Amino acid sequence: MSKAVEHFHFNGQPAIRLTARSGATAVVLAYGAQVVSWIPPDGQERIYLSEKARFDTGAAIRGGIPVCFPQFGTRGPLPKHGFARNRVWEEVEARAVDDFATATFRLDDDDLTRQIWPHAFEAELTVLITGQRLDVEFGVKNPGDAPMRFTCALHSYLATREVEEARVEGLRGLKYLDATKGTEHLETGTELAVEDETDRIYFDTKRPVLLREPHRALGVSGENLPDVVVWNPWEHLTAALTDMPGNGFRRMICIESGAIGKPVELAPGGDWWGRQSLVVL
Ligand code: TA6
Repeated sequence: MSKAVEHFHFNGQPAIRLTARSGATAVVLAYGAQVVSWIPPDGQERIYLSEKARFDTGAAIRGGIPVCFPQFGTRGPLPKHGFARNRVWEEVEARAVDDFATATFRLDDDDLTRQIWPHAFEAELTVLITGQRLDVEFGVKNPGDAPMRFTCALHSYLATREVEEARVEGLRGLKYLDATKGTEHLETGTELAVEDETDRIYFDTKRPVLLREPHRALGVSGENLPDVVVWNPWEHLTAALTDMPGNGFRRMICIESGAIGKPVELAPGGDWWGRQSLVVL
């Protein structure tokens, strides 16, 4: 049996591999506190990581679960998706207890972050695997003396065998922004099929979303992360991404739990957390 907590290098980046009693494994990098692999006990990788992802540029890693903070996308003046995904986080602890294995990373403000976003903050990301489940919990404290507001998302690249055969369920009745056109709609379909570029923000979800594929399904639920982004770049946008192979868009769909429509507001001394859980069904 492999060690429950193993420190190693993954494409040159310091990483932790967690192994739970169920046999499930996850790999988390200190760079971005980014989950880059989750293999539940059935042995099937559920996280997409681009074969052409770059690990040494100071840029974002294509795939895994990047943490978008303190801004989701381009919905504000900061660099796209903020800076948390491009910083090295500090490991706080990694351990295996009973049937779970967990690792926590921390990112605080520094000169560089304050140049981009003028706030003191303490952020923590905890990854926990147990049985058929992966939990990613993101917490933020405001230790400063001014109020802060931010948007965020756990930008999960979920692996698909063939995205055209996948369906996303649980979105019916929700308002969404179609970011490819900048238009707002009400979802009327019981399932969403990805057959073209798809970039949507569904607001105020009340129940888990289901990613259904032939012979397998994954539940995605957010706590304190009410919005859900569904993204696939399709063929033409993938061609413009130098860090993704041409057919990469077939092997992934992003389903991202976030706090986007209504920014999180933190008074001085305040704190907040949000969690995304992925469950094999
Ligand atoms: O979450 C969807 C999205 O905001 C898309 O608009 C798309 O641009 C994607 O994120 C990836 O962004 P990135 O900066 O990682 O290329």
